[in-house]
Amino acid sequence: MNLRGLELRRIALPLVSPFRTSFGTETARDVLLVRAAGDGAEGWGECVAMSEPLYSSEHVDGAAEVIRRFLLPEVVALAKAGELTVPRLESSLERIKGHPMAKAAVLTALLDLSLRESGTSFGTYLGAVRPTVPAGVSVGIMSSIPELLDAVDGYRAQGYVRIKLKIEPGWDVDAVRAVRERFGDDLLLQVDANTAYTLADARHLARLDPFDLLLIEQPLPEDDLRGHAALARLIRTPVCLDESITSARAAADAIALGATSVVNVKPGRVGGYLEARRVHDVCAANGVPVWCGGMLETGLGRAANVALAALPNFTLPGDTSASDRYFARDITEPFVLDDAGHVALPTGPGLGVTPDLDYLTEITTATEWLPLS
Ligand code: NPQ
Ligand code: MG
Repeated sequence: MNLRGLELRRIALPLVSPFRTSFGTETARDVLLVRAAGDGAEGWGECVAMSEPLYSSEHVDGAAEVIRRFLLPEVVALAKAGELTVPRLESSLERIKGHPMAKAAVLTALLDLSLRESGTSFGTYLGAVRPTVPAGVSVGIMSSIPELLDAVDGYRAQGYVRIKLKIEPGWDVDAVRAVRERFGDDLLLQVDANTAYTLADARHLARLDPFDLLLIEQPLPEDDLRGHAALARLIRTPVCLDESITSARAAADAIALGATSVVNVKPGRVGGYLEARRVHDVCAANGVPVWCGGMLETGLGRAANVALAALPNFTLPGDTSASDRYFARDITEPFVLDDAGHVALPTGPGLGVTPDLDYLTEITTATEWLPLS
């Protein structure tokens, strides 16, 4: 891999509608892209951090600063030694603590560059076993139940095979009951609390038991593994961790404690696609099914997620929605649902999608060139 430098590009991509979760409402996606410039070829990585540290501790300005001040020098050192490969860089980056989303963006840009150079697709590299993956959709908190039912109806009409409702105290049991009553027992349905509850809410959350949910995602704080284990013993709905799963080791610990019986895999949260594959592997070894989460990715991040979601232990539909779930216009060729409610893995080299440079220019809010020398 012959790397000339990294370009940091910040874009503001409008959302089709505001997305409300227990931690806030987003109206546009503020995305940091990393472009790895080689000789001719280039690779792209998307940083999934939000503008503010509301989902996890990272945020976009912080990620950009970490990349330019702390990650770039590690890239430079390996390149100078003629030892720049993605696995080597991943180990070098271990001395920089935390910042998995910043690391994932850089590692993914370099992985994309090297796979484009060798003509290998992300899916082939990661070990995909399916050409398409089932698409679920995450439905934000609404201002009324009729509005929620309309939204779910629309997504079902589009072909989504699984619905995830965002919940918080005051928007949980009634919303789930209304959706279950309206759409019937066959609908694959799950909920995501993004840490909005405490263990004292266990009796309340047990009121979700009759609705046959696939899982409840991250009801308690990120660092509360024992709380999740205790909650799992008090409710029938399977507990699935998202925010808490920061590495393959954290996944193994959570499983050993009985804190999670399903795992949401998000590459940005664990520091990239190599660690995401290790999370998949450790869950598979423990008989724990996984699914691919989403962070409102553009077509670049979505391409990599869809490839990951085609690994064998991804046995539940992911938040691998079509591009138009979030964006009227994506920055790459859009991901679309097929007749079975699946999205197809790109088959070309690397991510297999290309950003539209004219559109990128239109929505770019800042760029910065970080040369290797
Ligand atoms: C989750 N995602 O599973 C996240 C959380 C999330 C698809 O539900 C801007 C950027 C807004 C990232 C809102 C889904 C976001 C975001 C929610 C991530 O917990
Ligand atoms: Mg989640």
